[in-house]
Amino acid sequence: MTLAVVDRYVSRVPDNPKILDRQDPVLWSETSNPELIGYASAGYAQFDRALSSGDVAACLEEIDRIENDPALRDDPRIVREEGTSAVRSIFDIRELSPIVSAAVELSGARRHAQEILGSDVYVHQSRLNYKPGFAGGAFYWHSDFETWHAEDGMPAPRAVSASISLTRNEVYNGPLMISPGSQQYFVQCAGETPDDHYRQSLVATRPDVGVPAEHHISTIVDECGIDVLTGEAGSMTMFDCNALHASSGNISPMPRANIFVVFNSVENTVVEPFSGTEPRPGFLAAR
Ligand code: 6CS
Ligand code: FE
Repeated sequence: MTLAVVDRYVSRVPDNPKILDRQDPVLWSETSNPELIGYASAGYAQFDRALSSGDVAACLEEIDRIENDPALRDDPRIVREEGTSAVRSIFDIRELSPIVSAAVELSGARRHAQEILGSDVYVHQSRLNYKPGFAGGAFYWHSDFETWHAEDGMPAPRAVSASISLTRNEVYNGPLMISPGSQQYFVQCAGETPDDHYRQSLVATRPDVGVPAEHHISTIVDECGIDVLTGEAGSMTMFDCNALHASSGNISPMPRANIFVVFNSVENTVVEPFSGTEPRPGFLAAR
């Protein structure tokens, strides 16, 4: 007999999406670590000097190497901006670059993730996001958990992302914007998930499916506001998988690059996707 998995976070509904309450904790341990004060209420915490300038420089060189490696020209892990060869994201970056992988382990992200999630953790997804000067594309408002739940079968919002800056993040070069407190709501999204939706969603600056309605984004931002996360190269943000976030395009001359690693609790491993679609490739969602 197989037991049906109850979906406590129904999304991709045909019509009339709603804002639901989160049914799980944000901070899963009773830590008194001062670095995590505010994490449960804001949905994120920032850490200075997670990487040294030498490690940052070594990681930046990897973008160039991977971007121009002829063997990786048509590799699906490398997502390029629409109609150009400019790199937007490099998925499975830990696999593609032992240098980046080592830097992630040095950053302390795994230890913070274990403390936040109250368990051992594994990496659900890793990527490098790149917004070159003058031409970096935007990422529309979304909750990562909504996608990982619907398209990857992540049962609960018991995951945390580390965003490690490889350049300065200024208000003008497309930094992360988070609505603090939004992680307490689950915003249902409307629309059926097409097969291989990731081929569109990873490139589009505003995907058709898996993004909240504008009036829901307005409701949440009216209540919670928007924090713009600026910081030095080498600084790190850990943010809850269900926080509403976005980033604008980069038309400044200064590039913006960050490593993005998603830690999931070993007590929250993925099942079949809740949207009923085929599981996404392993470079997007480890199984
Ligand atoms: O589809 C995904 O898994 C990813 N998409 C976005 C826009 N953010 C998080 C995640 O890497
Ligand atoms: Fe995201």
